[in-house]
Amino acid sequence: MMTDLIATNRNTAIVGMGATGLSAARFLSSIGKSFVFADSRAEPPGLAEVRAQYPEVPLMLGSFSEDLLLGFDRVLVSPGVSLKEPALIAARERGVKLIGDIELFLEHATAPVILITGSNGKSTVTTLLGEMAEASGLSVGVGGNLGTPMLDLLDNRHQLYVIELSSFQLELVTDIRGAIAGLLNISPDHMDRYAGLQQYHAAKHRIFLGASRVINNRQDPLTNPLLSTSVKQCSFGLNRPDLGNFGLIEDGGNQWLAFGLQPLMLVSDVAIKGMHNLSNALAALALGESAGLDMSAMLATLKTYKGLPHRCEHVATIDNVMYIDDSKGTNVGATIAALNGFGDSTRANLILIAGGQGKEQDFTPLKKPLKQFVKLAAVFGEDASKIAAALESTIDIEQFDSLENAVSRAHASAESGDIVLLSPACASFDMFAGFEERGRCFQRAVMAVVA
Ligand code: UMA
Ligand code: ADP
Repeated sequence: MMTDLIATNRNTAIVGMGATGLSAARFLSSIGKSFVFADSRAEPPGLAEVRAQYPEVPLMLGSFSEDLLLGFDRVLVSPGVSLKEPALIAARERGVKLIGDIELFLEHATAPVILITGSNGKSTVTTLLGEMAEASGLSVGVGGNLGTPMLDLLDNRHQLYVIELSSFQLELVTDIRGAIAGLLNISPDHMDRYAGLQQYHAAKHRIFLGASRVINNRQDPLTNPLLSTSVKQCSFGLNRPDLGNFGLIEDGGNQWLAFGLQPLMLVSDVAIKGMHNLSNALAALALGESAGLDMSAMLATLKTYKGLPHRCEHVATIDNVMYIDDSKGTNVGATIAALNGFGDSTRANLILIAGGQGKEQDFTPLKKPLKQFVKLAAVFGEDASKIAAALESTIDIEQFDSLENAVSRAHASAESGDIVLLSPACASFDMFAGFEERGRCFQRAVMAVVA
């Protein structure tokens, strides 16, 4: 009897006491399942909440011993914890099942699910599609890597879920149980976690395992699904689409979003700006159409959806100098998109502020747009000198010890018609709690220098 009780208690271990871990605890409690917590920090951020809410739950805190997880049936691993962690490798070798929150979520979701991943544009497409679903009259749960952990969204009243997935969350996925899957684009990111682009690509492509329909970017071959031809597929791209796919066409001297040959809406009526956002708009339409959302409601949403803060957000225009906060540009691919979006092909009109934690990226792909559009790059943060070294002899590069000082320099060198763009190409955790705090710091610094 006693052994049974212990066995039940040891059923599931939740590794990581952050947003994912706490949502898993709430969910398992709500369905009457027991669990224990493990966190490699002695004082993890969620500790006080866990102690208050689950006084009975065993906590295993501090660096993981290799045999820590061997007695469990399954281990729910938070996305920030690497699967190379020796305790996880040992557990796996002993037949302990490792899962992510997505597996529990899909096991219990009763409404159709749309899953979205990609290196860039995930949050924009996820929130846009969520708004399109609401405009179509559906009760929809929207979240995942975006912020609200997906297990907190589970609600039998929902008629659809739109979930953003990171490559970390996808690493343990083996079957998405008939969900609709969208892969927006792939460019290097998180190279500090993966052995190379191929491993990152493999993680991203797990989104297609067991999909009922797949949506990919036909202009990015790395998003091509390697699946049997019986799975329904729809593509989006900024070029002319074939029948059944989404893209751009010219008609009557104007550019239109189109579904096959059918013009849907004038590009100039789309509220979010920039070519990358047109790509995001087309991806959302393709995903929404696959889920049967109402086309006119989706198009109406594109006219009003303004985008999320810190994604190419307009902060101010002073003395004809525009200040743009793209703090969420946390990898080279995102910054290239922002440079191409704001660059003037006739002159170097941009002052770029970049830097932070480089995640072991190769910064040299920035050279081409820098040469084309940027008059000065002000770099700051942990990897400022790495970035400066990688981009040396491309354009003027100056290093700063703070974002505020970089903003002052940018302001001093900006002339009428220029754009000061914060698009760091790096994570923010060396100096900030996250990209939001970095963006707010930029906005405050801008308001201070222009005051
Ligand atoms: N932990 C360990 N050992 C480790 C690493 C972490 O014990 O080696 C513990 C920490 O002490 C902490 C907990 O794990 O208590 C944190 O877990 P986590 O890092 O997995 O983060 P969560 O708070 O669960 O948040 C995660 C996502 N974070 C990461 O993937 C790093 C959040 O994405 C997501 O919003 C949240 O789940 C809800 O789904 C953030 C993110 O930066 C925004 N994502 C990356 C990105 O977008 O580039 C992938
Ligand atoms: P994610 O959730 O994947 O990080 P976001 O929608 O939050 O994506 O956008 C993050 C940044 O990526 C934006 O600030 C912009 O610089 C860039 N971006 C957005 N959409 C795209 C896209 N389709 N292609 C390339 N870069 C993009």
